[in-house]
Amino acid sequence: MSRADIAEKILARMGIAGAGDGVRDEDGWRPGNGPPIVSVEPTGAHEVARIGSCDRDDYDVVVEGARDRFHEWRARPAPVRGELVRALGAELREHKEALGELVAFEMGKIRSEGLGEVQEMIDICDFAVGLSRQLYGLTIASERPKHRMMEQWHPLGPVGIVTAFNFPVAVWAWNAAIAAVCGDTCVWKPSPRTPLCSIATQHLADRAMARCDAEGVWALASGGADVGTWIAEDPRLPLVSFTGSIRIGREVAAKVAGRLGRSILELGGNNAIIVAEDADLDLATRAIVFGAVGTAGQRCTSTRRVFAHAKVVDELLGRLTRAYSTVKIGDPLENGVLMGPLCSEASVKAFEAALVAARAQGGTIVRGGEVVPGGGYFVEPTIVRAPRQEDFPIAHDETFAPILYVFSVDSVEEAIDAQNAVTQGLSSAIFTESMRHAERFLSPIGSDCGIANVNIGTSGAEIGGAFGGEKDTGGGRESGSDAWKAYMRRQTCTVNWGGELPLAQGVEFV
Ligand code: UN1
Repeated sequence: MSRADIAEKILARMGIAGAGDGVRDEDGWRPGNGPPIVSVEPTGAHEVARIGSCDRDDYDVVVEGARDRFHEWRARPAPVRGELVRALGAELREHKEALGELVAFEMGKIRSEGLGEVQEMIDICDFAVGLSRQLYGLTIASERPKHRMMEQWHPLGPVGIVTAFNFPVAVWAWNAAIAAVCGDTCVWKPSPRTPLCSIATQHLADRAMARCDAEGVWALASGGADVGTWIAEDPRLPLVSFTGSIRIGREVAAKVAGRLGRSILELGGNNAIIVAEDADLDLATRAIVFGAVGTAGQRCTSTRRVFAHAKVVDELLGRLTRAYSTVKIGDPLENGVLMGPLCSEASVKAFEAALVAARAQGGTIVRGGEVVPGGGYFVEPTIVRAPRQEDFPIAHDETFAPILYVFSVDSVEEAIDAQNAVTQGLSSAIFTESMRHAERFLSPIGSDCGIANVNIGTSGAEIGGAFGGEKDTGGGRESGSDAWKAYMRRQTCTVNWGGELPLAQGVEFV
């Protein structure tokens, strides 16, 4: 069976025949007049599909549709809006296997992680359905007699959602499920590297929308960088959620801020695990391998740096090396495979360039380091024993590949400082049996990241918490906790139920 046939078969299991159209709004599917997007599966590097994309006119039609639908959608009671998200969750439950396999096929993460990504979508749907009855505001004590103050949350408007190839479906769902219950409509520009994943997801969303008389709440505007720029510059989209590189994120942030819009930025991570002298090395080894090798190092939460105490660093390196040698690399859909390919030729080049720099800066490759010959974008999971981080500038870059830099440190304090010394601030972890080390790590003088874990690795966060990071990671929060507030506008209301008009701050004006 050809690689294209495999894709077609997986789509057919979801009842999707043909996936050439790249634009979907209230009026239905159309190819779009933009340049075609080519889907290249990374396991064999074969072209598997060509998908239409938006030109400027197509894009404008989609955004106008999202605007029209917003005017109706915002007036539906939030728990009724929750029904749409419930219906999406039901579609995802029914098609979890097929969609998970499509993610594995087109993006290259292993099947179990593909299914996990779809489970993450289901989880956020469940969360959002509950949230639809919990969009709480505060009641505030007024200083004036017979006055009541309160805060309420209203829908904001159509939201632009720009997602990356590495989580081609879950990150849309984090945004789309929360935005929908908040009364917003959505315009999605997915990564052009994973168009089939977005088309399949949109088809499932279509079915949920049809069932709830909600066509157009979730629209799709496939395209390349130009569509992303239109979204960033578009005053019709009061909120833009962008996931991607720090470099592009800066441009998006400036454009959105320039029109006084709001952005949620989920940019690069450069996540570290600290292994204290007293760590449970079994746990630490397993967490590091999952964090560094899982998804072939292509999560923004992937583990890229380890700071191990000098007394345990050699033992840890031995364990990691042994664990790495058991990692089976291959077709992500095959049983037993733990690491699939990188997603593109460019990623393989970035892997090679990082290792050239690492060697030149005094790093020693302890394990891996090579591109795997043959078709597809396979590389070896790689461990580099690094000198002091100050002398090793490559460790400041996020290379989206399975490269792990291991540093030796003399104390937890030194490790925390080194961990925080990079510009990114997404995820972090410490392995220790000591309450003092753990609490220091979580304290204001500890990790400066948006996510800080104890005896858990850096990746694989649950949807219930707010997800995001500080510094160059962009400061945005998505998913659980009170991240929904970014998708709504806050209104402070004061009601005078008395017969007088007292002024605040005791001002007299008669
Ligand atoms: C990402 O890499 O963009 O915490 C998101 C994790 C996943 C999400 C990662 N739940 O690893």
